[in-house]
Amino acid sequence: MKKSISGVTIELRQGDIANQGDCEAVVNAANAQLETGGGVAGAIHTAAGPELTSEARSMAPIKPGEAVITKAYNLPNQYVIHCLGPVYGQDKPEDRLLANCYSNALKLAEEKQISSIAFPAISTGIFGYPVEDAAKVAFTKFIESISSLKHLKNIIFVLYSEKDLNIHKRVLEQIL
Ligand code: AR6
Repeated sequence: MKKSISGVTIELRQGDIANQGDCEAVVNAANAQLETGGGVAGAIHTAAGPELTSEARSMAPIKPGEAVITKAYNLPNQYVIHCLGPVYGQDKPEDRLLANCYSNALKLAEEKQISSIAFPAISTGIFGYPVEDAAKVAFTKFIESISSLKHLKNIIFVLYSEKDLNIHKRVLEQIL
């Protein structure tokens, strides 16, 4: 599914965030220490290799809502933007901290003049954020930010399961 708003495309696809060869940057759903882990962080660190882990570690720790950028090493991308999402029920207010992840990632992408970026559904795995609520936060932030984007033309949301893809499709239809 693709939607175009003011020259920026928001695309939803099912897949693996570590296998997005048509995007300049991919976003990692990181941990505070910027180490490898489960889920997205495990897939990204494994595919990128130990040099990613060592560059990322030098920038740790980060706080919920923050983002940092590294090279992508063995991934088929140029950059990885590492975002620490809130742990649902613990890091409050969760919606603001999650929105900060998206706005800080977009800011870093713009600074590097990146034209395409792929996001996973940050915080919706191990960190327990309900998928539908998280999708509303993400898409609201994208739409709010679109007028300030100069370089970014393609924002891709990569969902691991068909169920999560369908929830995101429904939320995007509702918001647009
Ligand atoms: N590609 C795309 N999406 C994925 C992939 C993948 N390869 N793997 C999982 N997902 P999570 P979080 C989905 O747990 O909730 C890590 O261990 C998954 O189904 O990766 O922000 C870190 O080290 C879910 O919808 O991130 C942190 O400690 C979404 O991506 C912690 O987990 C996010 O799941 C971060 O937790």
